Amino acid sequence: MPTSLRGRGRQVAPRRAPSQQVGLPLEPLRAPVRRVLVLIPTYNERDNLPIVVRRVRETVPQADLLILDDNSPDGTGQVADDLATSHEQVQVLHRPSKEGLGKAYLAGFTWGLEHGYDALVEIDADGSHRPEHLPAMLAALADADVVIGSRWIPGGEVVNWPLRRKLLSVGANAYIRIMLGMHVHDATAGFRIYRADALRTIGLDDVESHGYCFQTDLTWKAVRAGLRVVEVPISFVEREVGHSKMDKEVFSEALVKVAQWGAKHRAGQLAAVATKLRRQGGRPG
Ligand SMILES: Nc1nc2c(ncn2[C@@H]2O[C@H](COP(=O)(O)OP(=O)(O)OP(=O)(O)O)[C@@H](O)[C@H]2O)c(=O)[nH]1
Ligand SMILES: [Mg+2]
Repeated sequence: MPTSLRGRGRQVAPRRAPSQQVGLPLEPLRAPVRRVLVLIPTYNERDNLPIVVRRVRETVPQADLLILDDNSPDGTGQVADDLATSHEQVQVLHRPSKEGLGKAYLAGFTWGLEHGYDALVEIDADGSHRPEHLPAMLAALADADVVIGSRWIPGGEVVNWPLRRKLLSVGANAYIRIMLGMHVHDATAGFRIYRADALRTIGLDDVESHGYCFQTDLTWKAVRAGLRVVEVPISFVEREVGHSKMDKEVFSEALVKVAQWGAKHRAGQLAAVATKLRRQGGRPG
């Protein structure tokens, strides 16, 4: 069962028209998702890319695919072009140099919004994210703005990670929950789906994080915008081929950023309470 949360922030748009609130027949709360774009960022994924493309096409044949390659030195860009030549649903966005996963996704989101897609899927090329989870995740989007494929809710799991790595991820997510007061269990997860409207609401222009923090940043922005974030359990599999691009520096930078966001959030809450108390205190009795 998906677990869900609503942002504590302001609701961006009213959920129901006033007529629905007085008991008239309910309409679906969200528009149907017709056009789906699967974004696949790649940096040196020559051997993995054809496999993930095949699995995505088999699992969600109605979706289009956009490969986001940052001029991989191992020739992934050429592999991507060959896939695009063989399959008309596949396209490639070539970017001149490696700028991080976040920048690649932002370019892919912009492309997808310009081309009229209703939902944009993030999936790694390295085999960690099983495309076979996509039907359940897309189904959850019927009543969500953002769907996260979650490792850390009941039914979710990680395959082939050493205990140290598991503890790191669970610890990072606990830290994020405490610092930001946001009840997402896997805010760092990179397997997710955004409704196009959710991305428009979040706004892509002022996303500063492009590395490890990118997923957390967008989750936090979604929650603060009052969007509905739903987590669906997934089985995450460690990559078998190629190399991880995560490093210690990126990880510690993420910890500091989350602390800064948390401090800003709490300061805002305190200021709001102080203003309220001042107003109450000044009211004639
Ligand atoms: N276009 C682009 N893709 C990237 C970049 N960095 C990573 N990727 C891709 O993003 C996906 C996730 O990268 P990984 O290296 O697996 O990083 P990770 O999944 O956070 O780390 P691990 O869990 O250790 O695998 C893979 O498909 C990478 O090829 C980048 O700078 N540009
Ligand atoms: Mg990976």
